[in-house]
Amino acid sequence: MNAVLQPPATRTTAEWQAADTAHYLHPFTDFKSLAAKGSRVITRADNIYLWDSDGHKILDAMSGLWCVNVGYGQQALIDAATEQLKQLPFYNSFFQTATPPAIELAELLAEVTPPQFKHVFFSGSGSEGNDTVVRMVRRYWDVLGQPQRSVIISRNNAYHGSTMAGASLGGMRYMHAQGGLPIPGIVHIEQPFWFLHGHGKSRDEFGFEAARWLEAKILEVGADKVAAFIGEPIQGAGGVIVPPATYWPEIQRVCDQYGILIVADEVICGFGRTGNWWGCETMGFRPDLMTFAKGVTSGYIPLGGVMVGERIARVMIDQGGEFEHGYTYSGHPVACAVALANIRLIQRLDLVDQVRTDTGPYLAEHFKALSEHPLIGEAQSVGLMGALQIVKDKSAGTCFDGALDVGMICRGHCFANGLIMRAVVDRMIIAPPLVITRAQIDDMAALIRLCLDATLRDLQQRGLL
Ligand code: PXG
Repeated sequence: MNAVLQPPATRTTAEWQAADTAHYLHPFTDFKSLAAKGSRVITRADNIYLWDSDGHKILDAMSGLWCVNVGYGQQALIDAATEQLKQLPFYNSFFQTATPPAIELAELLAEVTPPQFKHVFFSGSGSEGNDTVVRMVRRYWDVLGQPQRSVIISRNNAYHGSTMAGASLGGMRYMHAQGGLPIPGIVHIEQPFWFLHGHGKSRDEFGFEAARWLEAKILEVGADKVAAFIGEPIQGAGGVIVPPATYWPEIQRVCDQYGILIVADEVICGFGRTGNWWGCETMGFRPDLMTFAKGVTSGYIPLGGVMVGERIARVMIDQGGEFEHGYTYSGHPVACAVALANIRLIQRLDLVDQVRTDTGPYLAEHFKALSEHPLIGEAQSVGLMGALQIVKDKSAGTCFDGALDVGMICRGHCFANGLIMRAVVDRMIIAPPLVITRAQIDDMAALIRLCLDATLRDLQQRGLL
């Protein structure tokens, strides 16, 4: 063992926290308030469980960060990385070179994606994938002699990453406020969030209406200036917002009518999360481009990319000349080797079918029961992603004042009780590893109920209910 590296057990939690505070700036974090509290230090993991530096066991209902689809500790992925590190730890794919894992992964991705996809462009993350989308979409229209078609339409409360293009595509205003975003040529429409925007309408009626907001924006911008529409099939980081069934088919109709490209950001929905390989299959539309990351390697190692539909690939290949874009780690051989092992494991374990026919519906039963809880105004799940909307008044469907941060109060009870759930404002969200069993779903649902009960008591004690 390298004498310089200390095994985790050699430091106490307080020592880890002190070093963390002294040197480490965390993503999406108020540095000062974290320094006052100290980080929770995660030291190991297995299956759907994590352990922290105090030895507490935690059920990870968020799959790391929506990514550990096959669960922790899968030997096939560990072996694939180890073997590839020995064989060829790195080579690039810039100067007319390639490596076997990257070629084989491209081939396998073409097999597991919808039939319009035969080509892939690799990146290191979902954000970079979406930067590639912006470059490629604009280049496509350039090559076709329509350079004025450069506007990309996205949605409020979308999350497409944190790079300049990713954050611009995203619809988080607090992100735009830092760094002068969005970059030019990216505009947003309202999200298809029935609970917030659809009251008084049936879900289906609202789905049509929300899709027509796209048509209105296209006409406002000018149809000849719009390059593409981008959306997550189901918004993840925005709060697991499941659009009405009518929404995506109508989006498809509108985009077809105006010849506009559709980009599915499958970074969260891809690789079985929704009970199909791709969220677009679950939601019923046919994208021209698909961004992926996270589940492609189950998060064991960073990798992302863009599936490029034949409509675009043929133009880029046959008429495009050199595409002036790429990353050092595009097609990183170790990442690609892990992705190959991961996808083959998903296939071998039949995880996608299992989610669609067994664990997804089983989770939905539990969510139906949880929707009866006095704090819950809406419970939604698709496959193994779900949201529980906390409300102040269940019968009226009214929410707490956002400033009270009720979601964070609930998240605190989850932390204290060994459960990781995300809070997005007052929406508690989960996306457990796809290997989760029925018995583990029972345990997770029992923990969720316990935490909701604790939150309810807490809110009553604080006089907020
Ligand atoms: N697209 C989507 C749909 C995502 O969810 C990205 C792109 C960016 O991927 P990278 O690999 O660049 O992070 C994401 C990432 C959260 C949370 O709090 C979600 C993400 C990232 C960080 C936090 O739910 N999703």
